[in-house]
Amino acid sequence: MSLEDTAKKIKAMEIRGAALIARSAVEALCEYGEGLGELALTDFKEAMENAAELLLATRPTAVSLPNAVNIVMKGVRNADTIAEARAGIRPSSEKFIRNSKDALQKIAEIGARHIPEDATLMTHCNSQAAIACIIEAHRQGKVREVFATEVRPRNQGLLTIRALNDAGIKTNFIVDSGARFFMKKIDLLVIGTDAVTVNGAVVNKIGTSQIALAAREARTPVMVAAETFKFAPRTITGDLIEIEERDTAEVLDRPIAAQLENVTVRNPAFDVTPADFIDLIVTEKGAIPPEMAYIIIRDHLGWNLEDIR
Ligand code: RUB
Repeated sequence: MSLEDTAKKIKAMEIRGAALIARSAVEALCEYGEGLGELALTDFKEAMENAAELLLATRPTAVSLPNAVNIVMKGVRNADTIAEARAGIRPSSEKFIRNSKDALQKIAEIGARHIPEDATLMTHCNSQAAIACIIEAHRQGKVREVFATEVRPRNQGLLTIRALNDAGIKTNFIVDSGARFFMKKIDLLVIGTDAVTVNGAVVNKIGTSQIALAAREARTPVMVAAETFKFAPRTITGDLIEIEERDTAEVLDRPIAAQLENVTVRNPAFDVTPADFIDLIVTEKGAIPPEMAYIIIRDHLGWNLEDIR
């Protein structure tokens, strides 16, 4: 798929979910780089930077996107010759994609260990990483049933219930506002994330923080499934994760909204769940308490205090 088509599909959410966004962006960047004709090194680097920018502008919250794009761009930026710049693109892209698929498998194994026997689970939105943990736990005979939310306004819950259904898992489909009503039955909330900050806060689909709040009230533990490339290094310097606000027509049809002159429709796509509300973050490197997010950023993403001035 062309670079422009990939960017359009990510923006329109035809390609969605933090990990898939990252893999698709890397694939598109790789193909774009390989397709560039004869160019001088500086022109090649400039074309690649523009391509990276186009991809980065599609969805601002998923930190998997800059983390993945930067892996490919690092080789391009450091190259001294055009041959070197070109040669690094495919191996770095393929390595990222392979590692990200392996990470999902590892997270499923580790996450399943933290799901209790005969568990009633709840999940929100549609996270490959969260679903992988649930499916692996189900394979081990540990899952009694799952409660999955609808996920207004884009109904990603439909993808989740299809995946759970196809895996043979007994699933209850509920409206988002039903989460607290059912929370007392839930043994563990299992969610994914678009970004984990240095202080262990988790940015995920809008509504996650409300559900985590209900979980805390009911003393239901919260487990987040997150590949290490979803940890946000720049939050070390106090940068905030940008919360994407999407087209209001996703929430209310434009003709209706147009009649309501005093009404402003708001459509933030994500919210922030503080570390206090989270018991465990399962990464491919192991399960950590949210307070250990910095260790992942330092040891696995290679950012340390000397980089930050
Ligand atoms: C998706 C979402 C998912 C995370 C993690 O939001 O919030 O929970 O991206 O997904 P959207 P995964 O539908 O707006 O992209 O585990 O698949 O990377």
